[in-house]
Formats: sequence, structure tokens, C-alpha cells
Amino acid sequence: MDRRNFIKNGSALSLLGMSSYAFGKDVFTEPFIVKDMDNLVNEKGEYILAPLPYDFNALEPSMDAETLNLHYTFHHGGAVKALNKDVGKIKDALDKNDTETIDYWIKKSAYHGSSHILHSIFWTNLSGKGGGAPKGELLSRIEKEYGTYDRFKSLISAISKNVDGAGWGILAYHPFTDKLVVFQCENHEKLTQWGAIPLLVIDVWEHAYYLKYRNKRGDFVDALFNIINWDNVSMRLDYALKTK
Ligand code: MN3
Repeated sequence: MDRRNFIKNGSALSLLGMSSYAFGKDVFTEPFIVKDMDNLVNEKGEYILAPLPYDFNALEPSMDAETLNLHYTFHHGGAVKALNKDVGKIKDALDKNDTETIDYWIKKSAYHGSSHILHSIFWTNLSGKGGGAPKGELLSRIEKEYGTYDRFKSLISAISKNVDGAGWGILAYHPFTDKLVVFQCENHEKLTQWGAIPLLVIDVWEHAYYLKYRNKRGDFVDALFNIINWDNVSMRLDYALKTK
């Protein structure tokens, strides 16, 4: 697995580098997976919708062709188109120093970006020749964390069925703890972008500032910029770029 490519494609690092919100001409010609990783952006930094790795009827009868067509073309495709627009709007808002609309478009980009990343994983997680059970390293890590494959299957089935409203059931690898983790996600985002590795985090819970700043969260955030350790942020970026 090429983690460097994963970081480039799966995170928000290139979010503000976009110059256009139109699709490029090569948008529909590239495969979903390149060098074992999801192919989410082109060389220009535009988000792309790669072709499905199978025909619309390939997952019948478990997933019918009409559902797959609508889901891929309009839900996932719509998210990719909207994400490119969001990124352009963020750039425009930065140009105008308009923080109010930046907040709106960042929320939109989290929603659409997470939809793009999760759907790209979802399509490649499925195959007309799928089924059976995991093997190898994946199986041994599942057994280490959950005991048996059947216990894991009960867990991810139950949490997927019980997501409140719309969302996802997810099995993930957590690089900071070297562990598999299972969790629910409401909608697509709440309000993350999947695959991003944190470099700088700002705690805006009231416990972080209320004694001194009371209700003035903005003053606290402004003051934090006097104490940020940028060497540490750089060290984390170096780590993230080197991880494979
Ligand atoms: Mn969907």
C-alpha cells in the first residue's frame, strides 16, 4: 500500500489548491484504484468520478442494477461535482476574506468529500465474485481484536443496522494504535474527511477556554496562534508523508 498516495488522495491537504470547479476532460477515463489506492483526484487536484469496476448488473441479485446505477451516477457523481464546486467557493471566500461563507462551504466540503471517499471505498469493497470470509493478515487481526470472524460479523452487522438515520457501518485501521476499529458514522462526515491524518488540532470545547475567555471563543482561538508549536506540526506532516 502506498500510504503517501493515500494521504495525497484521501485527505484535505489538496483542498485549497484547486483552481477550477469544472471537471477536466480526463475525469471519466481513469480507474477507481491506482497503485492499490483509491483514485480520487486528477493531477490538477480536481476530484474525479472513476468508472465503476464492474457493470451495473454485476452485483445482482444482492444489489439490483437500477439501484446501483442511480446510487453511483447521481449520489456519488453528484457529491464529486458538488465537492469541486465547494472547493472553488472556499477559494473565492478566501480571496474575499469572507469567513462567514467559508464556514458554510467547509461544512459542504466535509459532507461531499466524505461521501466521495466512502463511496469510492464502497464500490471497490464489492464484487460479483465476493462473499466467503477474510483470510491472512486481515483475518488474524480480526481474530486478535474480536475473537472470531463470526463475532466480528455480528458486531459490524449490528452497528450497521442500528445507525441512527442515514450513515455507514465502518471497519477501519487506526494507525496511531495499530488496531482495527469498528464504528458507526452518521451521514457521511460529522464533520471529518476520511483518511486525513491530524496535524494541528484546536480544542473549542468550553472546558478549553471558559474560565478565562467566558463566552468569547473567538478571542481564545486568536490567542492560540501565539502558542502554536509549528515545529511539532511540521514533524507530524513529515511523519504522515513518510508513512507507508
Ligand atoms: Mn450512498
